[in-house]
Amino acid sequence: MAVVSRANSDYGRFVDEVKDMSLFPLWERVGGLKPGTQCVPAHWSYAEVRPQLIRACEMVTKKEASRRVLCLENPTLRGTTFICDSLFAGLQIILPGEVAPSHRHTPSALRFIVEGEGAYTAVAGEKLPMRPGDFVVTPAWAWHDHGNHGTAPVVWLDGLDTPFARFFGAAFYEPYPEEKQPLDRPEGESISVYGMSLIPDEFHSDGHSTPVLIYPYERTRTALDSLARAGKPHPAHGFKLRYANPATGKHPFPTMAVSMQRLPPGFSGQTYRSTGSAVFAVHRGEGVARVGEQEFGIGPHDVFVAPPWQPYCFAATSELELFSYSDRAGQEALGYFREQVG
Ligand code: 1HN
Repeated sequence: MAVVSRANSDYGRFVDEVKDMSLFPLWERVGGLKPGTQCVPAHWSYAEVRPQLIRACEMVTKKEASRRVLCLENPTLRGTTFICDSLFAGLQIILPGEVAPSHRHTPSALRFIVEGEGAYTAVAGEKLPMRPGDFVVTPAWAWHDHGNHGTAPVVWLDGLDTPFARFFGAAFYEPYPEEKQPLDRPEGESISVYGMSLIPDEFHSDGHSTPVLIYPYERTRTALDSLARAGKPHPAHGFKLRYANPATGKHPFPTMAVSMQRLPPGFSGQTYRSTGSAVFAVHRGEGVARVGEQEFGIGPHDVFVAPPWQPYCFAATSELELFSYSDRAGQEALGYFREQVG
């Protein structure tokens, strides 16, 4: 209304004329700087998504799809593939005998294995057999392909920072000339060399992605067991471990922080919020997640998203384990990250 009432004033003519010159008066924009985005809390029940993944297998061959992924799109971001403004999440299914051909891209990627045995990802020349609960790293611009040697479908959660690469106009992609990349590193090398609190003397970290390419659930569970025996749960997060880049002690990716947390049965946590957007995947157990104004009943393999600065809290009906990744690493690097407990 203000603009209309000013239409015949000198000021109104000024605003219209400068707009035609691609100039905008900053003082006309009120409340431009405040935390949060238009993105909304959302939840995907695995019981509802899984049949659609199976259906996708019937309708789309691996050859047609390259990657058979159902993207979890935020309802406010339809058509973008993004689960929130800064992150991608998708559920990928691969059938026995299938190969997802090798390629690389500038966005960093993680896999969190949801269901099934016998699949692998090959990353940067190393074959990484994957089991449920494992977290697999694909650094920016690393060649990667997947396969399933098992007898059952395998499903994992793909987490990527594609919105970062797209935001900067730096989203490059390249297919490998053959289906599979050569495996020139022995299986298990990255974890047995870099995952033992030792680092090769001549190793020089670029400070970006971790040299450990797989964080097996077995190790995570053992560490959570010890953490839970050693002390009290955090009032909001329960027993929470951050996956670390052993060369820096920081996050496994330049953009994404990755965690696993355990909430004991009966746990009812305090409210927490941060500027980080976070994607959660239930590894095991049941409970309730309250995110903003929404309440989600959560069970194994469900995925949900907590948008930036929206308060959230958890209650566990049985022992609950939540895998999560967020844009915290990128925000910390830029000096933006803020958080509040309670
Ligand atoms: C990608 O390369 C994979 O390699 C999965 O499995 C999901 C989503 C966006 C861009 C690249 C994969 C992806 C992706």
